[in-house]
Amino acid sequence: MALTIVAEPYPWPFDGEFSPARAALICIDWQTDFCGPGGYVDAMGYDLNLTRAGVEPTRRVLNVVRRIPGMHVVHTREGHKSDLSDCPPNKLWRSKQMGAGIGDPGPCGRILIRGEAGWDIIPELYPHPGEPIIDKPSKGAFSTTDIDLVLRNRGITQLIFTGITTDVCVHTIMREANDVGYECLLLKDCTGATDYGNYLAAVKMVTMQGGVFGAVADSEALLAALTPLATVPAA
Ligand code: C5J
Repeated sequence: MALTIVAEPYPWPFDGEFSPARAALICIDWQTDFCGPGGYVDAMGYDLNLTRAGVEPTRRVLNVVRRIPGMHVVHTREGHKSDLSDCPPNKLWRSKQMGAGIGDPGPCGRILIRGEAGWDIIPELYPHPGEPIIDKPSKGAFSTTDIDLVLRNRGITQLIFTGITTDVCVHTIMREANDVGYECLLLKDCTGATDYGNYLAAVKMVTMQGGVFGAVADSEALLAALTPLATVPAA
């Protein structure tokens, strides 16, 4: 299908052939631990308004994407086993330096531990049945999970990114995906970082060298292109 999304530094995707069946909306780590009161980011003292900024735009995008026949949605969650056997000692040590030790008890249960309330995805963006959830003990996903297999098994080659945080897990996963040939688009209003300067820099970095990791668009541009394809009646 000859269809592109208005993006920087090039209309996305590069070959002018956006295909819902080959495309996935990737929702990264929309967990209470990263954007909710009492979670990991809150315990570190960062401003939750920054990491929550993308929640509403992402909800609007999900509402349309879920109504496009054949288009995919994939979620990720960062977290560790309860015995911390999959948590690198340096990651654990650093979290404790910040007063938010992985595995420590908090208002939303143990910080960044699988199965705890704070680890789960926020209700506004909760996965629907059938949408794969990739659990990762890491910032990236390609070296530590089966995400590549999950995407390839579905014939997915085009990835549209939302999630938190822009400069950490979103960037790491986008870079990994770009390196192995996925065509990537970052929705800049559907993401946020713990520092606004880092957010701006992370968005800008994508656009360097002709789109070194892919391209950047806002959700309005995506929705302008994709809403006509949303033919499944709203649930
Ligand atoms: C961080 C993430 N920031 N999901 N994780 O530690 O970006």
